[in-house]
Amino acid sequence: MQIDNIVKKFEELYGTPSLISRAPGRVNIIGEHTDYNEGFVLPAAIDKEMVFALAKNGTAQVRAYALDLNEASDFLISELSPKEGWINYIIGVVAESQKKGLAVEGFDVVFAGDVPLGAGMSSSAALECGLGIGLNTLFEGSLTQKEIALVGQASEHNFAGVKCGIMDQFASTFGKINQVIQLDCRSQEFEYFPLNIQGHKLVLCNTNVTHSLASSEYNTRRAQCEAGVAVVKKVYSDVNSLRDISLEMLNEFKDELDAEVYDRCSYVIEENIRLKAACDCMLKNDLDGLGVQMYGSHDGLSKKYGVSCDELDFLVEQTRDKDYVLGARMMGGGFGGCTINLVKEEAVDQFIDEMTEAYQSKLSKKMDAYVVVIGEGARSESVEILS
Ligand code: GAF
Repeated sequence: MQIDNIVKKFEELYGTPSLISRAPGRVNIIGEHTDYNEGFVLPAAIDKEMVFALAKNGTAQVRAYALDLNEASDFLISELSPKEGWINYIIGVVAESQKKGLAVEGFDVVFAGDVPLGAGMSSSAALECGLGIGLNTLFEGSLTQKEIALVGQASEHNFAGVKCGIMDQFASTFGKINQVIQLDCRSQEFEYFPLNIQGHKLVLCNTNVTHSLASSEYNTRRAQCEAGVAVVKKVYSDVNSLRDISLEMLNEFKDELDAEVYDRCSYVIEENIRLKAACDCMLKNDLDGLGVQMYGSHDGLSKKYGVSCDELDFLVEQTRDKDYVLGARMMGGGFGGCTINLVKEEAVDQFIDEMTEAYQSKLSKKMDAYVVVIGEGARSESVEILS
Protein backbone atom coordinates (compact mmCIF):
# COMPACT_ATOMS: atom_id res chain seq x y z
CA MET A 1 0.00 0.00 0.00
CA GLN A 2 1.18 3.48 -0.84
CA ILE A 3 1.01 4.94 2.69
CA ASP A 4 3.32 7.76 1.61
CA ASN A 5 0.78 8.91 -0.95
CA ILE A 6 -2.00 8.88 1.63
CA VAL A 7 0.06 10.94 4.08
CA LYS A 8 1.14 13.33 1.30
CA LYS A 9 -2.48 13.91 0.28
CA PHE A 10 -3.47 14.44 3.89
CA GLU A 11 -0.71 17.05 4.31
CA GLU A 12 -1.79 18.78 1.12
CA LEU A 13 -5.46 18.94 2.15
CA TYR A 14 -5.61 19.07 5.93
CA GLY A 15 -2.18 19.33 7.62
CA THR A 16 -0.36 16.69 9.67
CA PRO A 17 -2.09 13.34 10.34
CA SER A 18 -2.01 12.02 13.92
CA LEU A 19 -2.21 8.35 13.07
CA ILE A 20 -2.53 5.68 10.44
CA SER A 21 -5.07 2.89 10.76
CA ARG A 22 -5.56 -0.07 8.49
CA ALA A 23 -7.69 -3.17 8.06
CA PRO A 24 -7.61 -6.05 5.58
CA GLY A 25 -10.09 -7.80 3.29
CA ARG A 26 -10.70 -11.50 3.81
CA VAL A 27 -11.01 -14.89 2.18
CA ASN A 28 -13.26 -17.65 3.43
CA ILE A 29 -12.18 -21.25 3.03
CA ILE A 30 -15.59 -22.72 3.64
CA GLY A 31 -18.81 -21.88 5.51
CA GLU A 32 -20.76 -19.50 3.30
CA HIS A 33 -24.05 -17.85 4.32
CA THR A 34 -23.79 -19.67 7.63
CA ASP A 35 -22.81 -16.66 9.75
CA TYR A 36 -26.24 -15.01 9.99
CA ASN A 37 -27.66 -18.46 10.75
CA GLU A 38 -25.52 -18.71 13.88
CA GLY A 39 -23.31 -21.33 12.26
CA PHE A 40 -19.56 -21.61 11.64
CA VAL A 41 -17.20 -19.90 9.20
CA LEU A 42 -13.50 -20.30 8.35
CA PRO A 43 -12.19 -16.95 7.11
CA ALA A 44 -8.73 -15.37 7.15
CA ALA A 45 -7.48 -11.83 6.69
CA ILE A 46 -5.47 -11.18 3.54
CA ASP A 47 -2.57 -8.91 2.66
CA LYS A 48 -4.85 -6.46 0.82
CA GLU A 49 -6.14 -3.64 2.96
CA MET A 50 -7.72 -0.21 3.39
CA VAL A 51 -5.45 2.42 4.95
CA PHE A 52 -6.50 5.67 6.66
CA ALA A 53 -4.64 8.82 7.72
CA LEU A 54 -6.57 10.61 10.46
CA ALA A 55 -6.46 13.71 12.65
CA LYS A 56 -8.94 15.63 14.81
CA ASN A 57 -9.84 18.99 13.26
CA GLY A 58 -11.43 20.75 16.25
CA THR A 59 -14.68 21.46 14.36
CA ALA A 60 -18.07 19.77 14.14
CA GLN A 61 -17.35 18.56 10.64
CA VAL A 62 -15.89 15.39 9.12
CA ARG A 63 -13.86 16.01 5.96
CA ALA A 64 -13.03 12.88 3.99
CA TYR A 65 -11.02 12.19 0.86
CA ALA A 66 -11.12 8.91 -1.09
CA LEU A 67 -7.71 8.88 -2.75
CA ASP A 68 -8.45 6.02 -5.16
CA LEU A 69 -11.35 8.00 -6.59
CA ASN A 70 -9.88 11.46 -6.08
CA GLU A 71 -13.14 12.52 -4.48
CA ALA A 72 -13.81 14.67 -1.42
CA SER A 73 -16.93 14.71 0.74
CA ASP A 74 -17.97 16.01 4.14
CA PHE A 75 -20.74 15.94 6.72
CA LEU A 76 -21.61 17.38 10.11
CA ILE A 77 -21.26 15.21 13.20
CA SER A 78 -24.79 16.31 14.10
CA GLU A 79 -26.21 14.98 10.79
CA LEU A 80 -25.63 11.26 10.63
CA SER A 81 -28.21 9.97 8.19
CA PRO A 82 -27.46 7.62 5.27
CA LYS A 83 -26.22 9.16 2.00
CA GLU A 84 -25.36 7.78 -1.43
CA GLY A 85 -21.83 6.61 -2.25
CA TRP A 86 -18.71 5.82 -0.25
CA ILE A 87 -19.28 8.58 2.31
CA ASN A 88 -22.19 6.49 3.61
CA TYR A 89 -19.68 4.00 5.07
CA ILE A 90 -17.85 6.79 6.91
CA ILE A 91 -21.11 8.20 8.28
CA GLY A 92 -22.20 4.70 9.28
CA VAL A 93 -19.04 3.97 11.26
CA VAL A 94 -19.20 7.35 13.03
CA ALA A 95 -22.87 6.87 13.93
CA GLU A 96 -22.50 3.27 15.13
CA SER A 97 -19.32 4.06 17.11
CA GLN A 98 -21.17 6.85 18.86
CA LYS A 99 -23.99 4.45 19.71
CA LYS A 100 -21.40 2.27 21.45
CA GLY A 101 -20.21 5.24 23.49
CA LEU A 102 -17.26 6.59 21.50
CA ALA A 103 -17.30 10.41 21.64
CA VAL A 104 -16.48 11.18 18.00
CA GLU A 105 -15.90 14.85 17.15
CA GLY A 106 -14.81 16.53 13.94
CA PHE A 107 -11.92 14.85 12.10
CA ASP A 108 -10.19 14.68 8.74
CA VAL A 109 -9.46 11.46 6.92
CA VAL A 110 -7.75 10.41 3.69
CA PHE A 111 -8.01 6.76 2.73
CA ALA A 112 -7.11 4.35 -0.05
CA GLY A 113 -6.86 0.61 -0.49
CA ASP A 114 -5.97 -2.34 -2.67
CA VAL A 115 -8.84 -4.68 -1.76
CA PRO A 116 -10.58 -5.17 -5.11
CA LEU A 117 -14.10 -3.68 -4.93
CA GLY A 118 -17.10 -5.94 -5.49
CA ALA A 119 -14.87 -9.01 -5.63
CA GLY A 120 -16.31 -10.75 -2.57
CA MET A 121 -13.12 -10.01 -0.60
CA SER A 122 -14.95 -7.64 1.71
CA SER A 123 -13.56 -4.23 0.91
CA SER A 124 -16.48 -2.77 2.86
CA ALA A 125 -15.55 -4.58 6.10
CA ALA A 126 -11.95 -3.39 5.60
CA LEU A 127 -13.25 0.16 5.30
CA GLU A 128 -15.49 -0.12 8.36
CA CYS A 129 -12.99 -1.85 10.63
CA GLY A 130 -10.00 0.25 9.56
CA LEU A 131 -11.89 3.46 10.21
CA GLY A 132 -13.43 2.04 13.39
CA ILE A 133 -10.09 1.17 14.96
CA GLY A 134 -8.63 4.51 13.83
CA LEU A 135 -11.45 6.53 15.41
CA ASN A 136 -11.22 4.53 18.62
CA THR A 137 -7.52 5.43 18.90
CA LEU A 138 -7.97 9.03 17.75
CA PHE A 139 -10.71 9.76 20.28
CA GLU A 140 -9.11 7.66 23.03
CA GLY A 141 -12.06 5.33 23.20
CA SER A 142 -12.34 2.03 25.00
CA LEU A 143 -14.11 -0.01 22.33
CA THR A 144 -12.85 -3.58 22.25
CA GLN A 145 -11.85 -5.27 18.98
CA LYS A 146 -15.11 -7.17 19.10
CA GLU A 147 -17.09 -3.96 19.54
CA ILE A 148 -15.27 -2.45 16.57
CA ALA A 149 -16.23 -5.47 14.45
CA LEU A 150 -19.84 -5.09 15.59
CA VAL A 151 -19.76 -1.36 14.74
CA GLY A 152 -18.82 -2.43 11.20
CA GLN A 153 -21.64 -4.96 11.02
CA ALA A 154 -24.17 -2.43 12.38
CA SER A 155 -23.16 0.14 9.78
CA GLU A 156 -23.77 -2.46 7.05
CA HIS A 157 -27.23 -3.12 8.50
CA ASN A 158 -28.30 0.43 9.22
CA PHE A 159 -26.48 2.42 6.53
CA ALA A 160 -25.63 0.12 3.60
CA GLY A 161 -28.90 -1.80 4.09
CA VAL A 162 -27.28 -5.27 3.96
CA LYS A 163 -28.32 -7.55 6.82
CA CYS A 164 -24.94 -9.28 6.87
CA GLY A 165 -23.52 -11.65 9.47
CA ILE A 166 -20.33 -11.10 11.47
CA MET A 167 -17.80 -13.05 9.39
CA ASP A 168 -16.24 -10.25 7.39
CA GLN A 169 -15.80 -7.77 10.22
CA PHE A 170 -14.43 -10.44 12.60
CA ALA A 171 -11.93 -11.61 9.97
CA SER A 172 -10.84 -8.05 9.23
CA THR A 173 -10.46 -7.21 12.92
CA PHE A 174 -9.00 -10.43 14.36
CA GLY A 175 -6.98 -11.70 11.38
CA LYS A 176 -3.51 -13.13 12.11
CA ILE A 177 -0.66 -13.99 9.76
CA ASN A 178 -0.86 -17.62 8.52
CA GLN A 179 -3.93 -18.38 10.61
CA VAL A 180 -7.51 -18.99 9.66
CA ILE A 181 -10.25 -18.15 12.12
CA GLN A 182 -12.70 -20.86 13.07
CA LEU A 183 -15.54 -18.64 14.23
CA ASP A 184 -18.65 -19.76 16.02
CA CYS A 185 -21.09 -17.07 14.92
CA ARG A 186 -23.50 -17.83 17.76
CA SER A 187 -21.14 -17.39 20.69
CA GLN A 188 -18.92 -15.02 18.65
CA GLU A 189 -15.97 -16.98 20.00
CA PHE A 190 -13.20 -18.23 17.77
CA GLU A 191 -10.03 -20.25 17.56
CA TYR A 192 -7.07 -19.68 15.30
CA PHE A 193 -6.31 -22.59 13.04
CA PRO A 194 -3.00 -22.86 11.14
CA LEU A 195 -3.56 -22.96 7.40
CA ASN A 196 -1.99 -26.35 6.74
CA ILE A 197 -1.93 -26.64 2.97
CA GLN A 198 1.73 -27.55 2.41
CA GLY A 199 2.69 -27.66 -1.26
CA HIS A 200 -0.52 -25.89 -2.25
CA LYS A 201 -1.81 -22.35 -2.64
CA LEU A 202 -5.18 -20.73 -2.39
CA VAL A 203 -5.81 -18.81 -5.58
CA LEU A 204 -8.71 -16.42 -6.16
CA CYS A 205 -10.17 -16.05 -9.64
CA ASN A 206 -12.06 -12.77 -9.96
CA THR A 207 -14.98 -12.87 -12.42
CA ASN A 208 -14.85 -9.06 -12.50
CA VAL A 209 -18.65 -9.03 -12.45
CA THR A 210 -21.00 -7.86 -9.70
CA HIS A 211 -24.65 -8.53 -10.42
CA SER A 212 -26.95 -5.80 -9.18
CA LEU A 213 -29.26 -8.12 -7.25
CA ALA A 214 -26.55 -8.97 -4.73
CA SER A 215 -27.79 -6.91 -1.74
CA SER A 216 -31.51 -7.48 -2.15
CA GLU A 217 -31.06 -11.21 -2.78
CA TYR A 218 -28.77 -11.44 0.25
CA ASN A 219 -31.51 -10.03 2.48
CA THR A 220 -34.05 -12.35 0.84
CA ARG A 221 -31.88 -15.40 1.65
CA ARG A 222 -31.69 -14.31 5.26
CA ALA A 223 -35.47 -13.88 5.40
CA GLN A 224 -35.99 -17.34 3.82
CA CYS A 225 -33.79 -18.96 6.45
CA GLU A 226 -35.73 -17.17 9.19
CA ALA A 227 -39.01 -18.28 7.62
CA GLY A 228 -37.82 -21.91 7.74
CA VAL A 229 -36.80 -21.57 11.38
CA ALA A 230 -40.20 -20.05 12.27
CA VAL A 231 -42.02 -23.13 10.88
CA VAL A 232 -39.83 -25.59 12.79
CA LYS A 233 -40.08 -23.51 15.95
CA LYS A 234 -43.86 -23.97 16.06
CA VAL A 235 -43.17 -27.58 17.10
CA TYR A 236 -39.64 -27.38 18.53
CA SER A 237 -39.92 -24.27 20.68
CA ASP A 238 -36.27 -24.28 21.78
CA VAL A 239 -35.06 -23.83 18.20
CA ASN A 240 -33.69 -20.33 17.55
CA SER A 241 -31.75 -20.62 14.31
CA LEU A 242 -30.76 -23.15 11.64
CA ARG A 243 -27.86 -24.02 13.93
CA ASP A 244 -30.37 -25.85 16.14
CA ILE A 245 -31.96 -27.84 13.32
CA SER A 246 -30.69 -31.16 11.93
CA LEU A 247 -31.52 -32.38 8.44
CA GLU A 248 -33.77 -35.03 9.98
CA MET A 249 -35.72 -32.34 11.85
CA LEU A 250 -36.00 -30.17 8.76
CA ASN A 251 -37.30 -33.13 6.75
CA GLU A 252 -40.21 -33.50 9.16
CA PHE A 253 -41.43 -30.15 7.80
CA LYS A 254 -40.63 -30.70 4.13
CA ASP A 255 -44.29 -30.75 3.02
CA GLU A 256 -45.13 -27.66 5.00
CA LEU A 257 -42.16 -25.60 3.81
CA ASP A 258 -42.06 -23.72 0.55
CA ALA A 259 -39.73 -25.75 -1.72
CA GLU A 260 -37.28 -22.88 -2.11
CA VAL A 261 -37.19 -22.24 1.65
CA TYR A 262 -36.54 -25.96 2.20
CA ASP A 263 -33.58 -25.86 -0.21
CA ARG A 264 -32.14 -22.73 1.39
CA CYS A 265 -32.36 -24.22 4.87
CA SER A 266 -30.97 -27.62 3.93
CA TYR A 267 -28.02 -25.93 2.20
CA VAL A 268 -27.11 -24.05 5.41
CA ILE A 269 -27.39 -27.16 7.59
CA GLU A 270 -25.22 -29.13 5.14
CA GLU A 271 -22.67 -26.31 4.87
CA ASN A 272 -22.07 -26.42 8.63
CA ILE A 273 -21.48 -30.17 8.34
CA ARG A 274 -19.08 -29.59 5.43
CA LEU A 275 -17.16 -27.00 7.42
CA LYS A 276 -16.58 -29.42 10.27
CA ALA A 277 -15.47 -32.10 7.80
CA ALA A 278 -13.14 -29.58 6.12
CA CYS A 279 -11.50 -28.73 9.47
CA ASP A 280 -10.98 -32.44 10.19
CA CYS A 281 -9.38 -32.85 6.77
CA MET A 282 -7.03 -29.93 7.41
CA LEU A 283 -6.01 -31.38 10.77
CA LYS A 284 -5.29 -34.74 9.13
CA ASN A 285 -3.50 -33.14 6.18
CA ASP A 286 -6.11 -34.60 3.87
CA LEU A 287 -6.18 -31.88 1.24
CA ASP A 288 -8.04 -34.02 -1.29
CA GLY A 289 -10.78 -34.32 1.32
CA LEU A 290 -10.76 -30.55 1.88
CA GLY A 291 -11.15 -30.06 -1.87
CA VAL A 292 -14.19 -32.38 -1.94
CA GLN A 293 -15.87 -30.24 0.74
CA MET A 294 -15.11 -27.07 -1.26
CA TYR A 295 -16.76 -28.48 -4.39
CA GLY A 296 -19.72 -29.60 -2.25
CA SER A 297 -20.03 -26.06 -0.92
CA HIS A 298 -20.11 -24.62 -4.42
CA ASP A 299 -22.72 -27.09 -5.62
CA GLY A 300 -24.94 -26.21 -2.66
CA LEU A 301 -24.49 -22.47 -3.11
CA SER A 302 -25.28 -22.72 -6.80
CA LYS A 303 -28.09 -25.29 -6.88
CA LYS A 304 -29.79 -24.97 -3.51
CA TYR A 305 -28.95 -21.52 -2.18
CA GLY A 306 -29.18 -19.79 -5.57
CA VAL A 307 -26.41 -17.23 -5.04
CA SER A 308 -23.99 -18.19 -7.81
CA CYS A 309 -24.04 -16.87 -11.38
CA ASP A 310 -22.94 -18.09 -14.82
CA GLU A 311 -19.47 -16.60 -14.49
CA LEU A 312 -18.77 -18.22 -11.09
CA ASP A 313 -20.21 -21.57 -12.22
CA PHE A 314 -18.08 -21.43 -15.37
CA LEU A 315 -14.88 -20.84 -13.40
CA VAL A 316 -15.61 -23.70 -10.99
CA GLU A 317 -16.57 -26.07 -13.84
CA GLN A 318 -13.27 -25.29 -15.61
CA THR A 319 -11.32 -26.68 -12.65
CA ARG A 320 -13.07 -30.04 -12.38
CA ASP A 321 -10.87 -31.91 -14.85
CA LYS A 322 -7.59 -30.31 -13.77
CA ASP A 323 -5.73 -32.83 -11.66
CA TYR A 324 -3.70 -30.07 -10.01
CA VAL A 325 -6.82 -28.37 -8.60
CA LEU A 326 -8.08 -30.06 -5.43
CA GLY A 327 -11.13 -27.91 -4.78
CA ALA A 328 -12.93 -24.78 -5.96
CA ARG A 329 -16.01 -22.81 -5.00
CA MET A 330 -17.55 -19.36 -5.14
CA MET A 331 -16.62 -17.21 -2.17
CA GLY A 332 -18.56 -14.57 -0.21
CA GLY A 333 -22.08 -13.32 -0.77
CA GLY A 334 -22.19 -14.39 -4.43
CA PHE A 335 -23.72 -13.00 -7.67
CA GLY A 336 -20.20 -12.23 -8.86
CA GLY A 337 -16.84 -11.71 -7.21
CA CYS A 338 -14.29 -14.48 -6.83
CA THR A 339 -13.91 -18.22 -6.71
CA ILE A 340 -11.41 -19.68 -4.24
CA ASN A 341 -9.28 -22.57 -5.52
CA LEU A 342 -6.94 -25.02 -3.81
CA VAL A 343 -4.12 -25.52 -6.33
CA LYS A 344 -0.85 -27.48 -6.31
CA GLU A 345 1.94 -24.95 -5.85
CA GLU A 346 3.96 -26.01 -8.89
CA ALA A 347 0.93 -25.55 -11.16
CA VAL A 348 -0.22 -22.11 -9.98
CA ASP A 349 1.10 -20.24 -13.05
CA GLN A 350 -0.35 -22.83 -15.41
CA PHE A 351 -3.67 -22.62 -13.55
CA ILE A 352 -3.87 -18.84 -13.84
CA ASP A 353 -2.94 -18.90 -17.55
CA GLU A 354 -5.46 -21.61 -18.42
CA MET A 355 -8.29 -20.05 -16.42
CA THR A 356 -7.67 -16.56 -17.82
CA GLU A 357 -7.58 -17.95 -21.35
CA ALA A 358 -10.77 -20.01 -20.94
CA TYR A 359 -12.70 -17.11 -19.37
CA GLN A 360 -11.67 -14.79 -22.18
CA SER A 361 -12.31 -17.21 -25.01
CA LYS A 362 -15.64 -18.65 -23.76
CA LEU A 363 -17.19 -15.66 -21.96
CA SER A 364 -15.24 -12.82 -23.60
CA LYS A 365 -14.41 -11.44 -20.17
CA LYS A 366 -11.21 -10.56 -18.38
CA MET A 367 -10.36 -12.62 -15.29
CA ASP A 368 -7.95 -11.48 -12.58
CA ALA A 369 -6.15 -13.87 -10.25
CA TYR A 370 -4.64 -13.40 -6.78
CA VAL A 371 -2.50 -15.89 -4.90
CA VAL A 372 -3.73 -15.57 -1.32
CA VAL A 373 -1.33 -14.35 1.36
CA ILE A 374 -2.81 -14.49 4.87
CA GLY A 375 -2.21 -11.15 6.57
CA GLU A 376 -2.65 -9.23 9.80
CA GLY A 377 -5.93 -7.82 11.17
CA ALA A 378 -6.95 -4.20 11.82
CA ARG A 379 -4.54 -1.91 13.69
CA SER A 380 -3.58 1.71 14.37
CA GLU A 381 -0.01 2.95 14.10
CA SER A 382 1.65 6.29 14.70
CA VAL A 383 2.71 8.15 11.59
CA GLU A 384 6.34 8.38 12.82
CA ILE A 385 6.76 4.58 13.00
CA LEU A 386 5.84 4.30 9.37
CA SER A 387 7.95 7.14 7.98
C1 GAF B 1 -21.10 -11.42 2.82
C2 GAF B 1 -21.55 -11.05 4.23
F1 GAF B 1 -21.12 -9.79 4.55
C3 GAF B 1 -21.07 -12.06 5.26
O1 GAF B 1 -21.62 -11.74 6.51
C4 GAF B 1 -21.44 -13.49 4.85
O2 GAF B 1 -22.79 -13.75 5.08
C5 GAF B 1 -21.05 -13.75 3.40
O3 GAF B 1 -21.55 -12.75 2.52
C6 GAF B 1 -21.56 -15.07 2.92
O4 GAF B 1 -20.97 -16.11 3.63
O5 GAF B 1 -19.71 -11.35 2.69
